Amino acid sequence: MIKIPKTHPRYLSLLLREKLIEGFKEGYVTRAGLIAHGRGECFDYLIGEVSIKPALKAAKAAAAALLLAKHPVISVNGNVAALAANEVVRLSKLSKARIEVNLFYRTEKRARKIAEVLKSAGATQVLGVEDAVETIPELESERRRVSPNGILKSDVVLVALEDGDRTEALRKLDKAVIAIDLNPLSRTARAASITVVDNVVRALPNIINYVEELRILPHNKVAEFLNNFRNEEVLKESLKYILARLERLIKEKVSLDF
Ligand code: PTJ
Repeated sequence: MIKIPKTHPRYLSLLLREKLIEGFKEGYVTRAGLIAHGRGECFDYLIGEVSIKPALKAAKAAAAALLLAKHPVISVNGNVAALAANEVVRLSKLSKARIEVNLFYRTEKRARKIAEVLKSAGATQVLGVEDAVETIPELESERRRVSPNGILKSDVVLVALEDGDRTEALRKLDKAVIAIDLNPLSRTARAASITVVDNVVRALPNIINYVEELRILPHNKVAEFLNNFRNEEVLKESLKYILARLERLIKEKVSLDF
């Protein structure tokens, strides 16, 4: 991996790119994953590369949903493995969620490599490799291949950098979908039950913190956070945040060097 000087003003952003390039060279991040990341970077600029209030609200609801679920699953693709394997494993352990590899550009080689990356990060079990023998109805992409012990029987699925088709198909099966997506306008963001409009590298640590905070509470208290959550509001608040931020930047005549 190219060494990025820590003093570089865009250190973190460049580091994430390097992680994806490394994952691409190792054969588990797909080419389109590099493009998808660029799309995400654009939205990250618009929100100011921080976890905005609506994202924190959604992260708390996501933590509540995972804690209340009977069969929670964290779905992992190439980009998520490259950017946040440690956080996926930590969240899975804290919330007792299973981890399943699920790929749009599926090859068995990529699926196996992603499982290896997750196991090196401490995962004891990774579904969705040899056991991806069932299919999600009405879904034609490779994402339809799922494990009978994971996504197929899940009640809550956490997905990040997802395409809208699978989120819609999972919702039709009455599963709750937690989506992490920097684009509040994407089909995934709109179809999900809970959308965290944030970078996966910030969203997962936030969800982990909320799981730690909520898991000591009685179930009825945890359920309150979920019952009061409205995804449509969160998406509108995210758009309003971007609008207000851009208007402020224009009015303040600040240097656009932010
Ligand atoms: O590994 P595979 O084969 O499953 O392929 C995965 C990709 C990412 C290539 C595939 O799911 C894809 O093409 O995704 P899309 O349709 O480009 O959607 C990605 C969404 O995630 C977009 O809305 C981006 O804004 C958003 N996004 C990109 N990077 C991040 C992100 N959201 C959160 N954190 C990021 N780091």
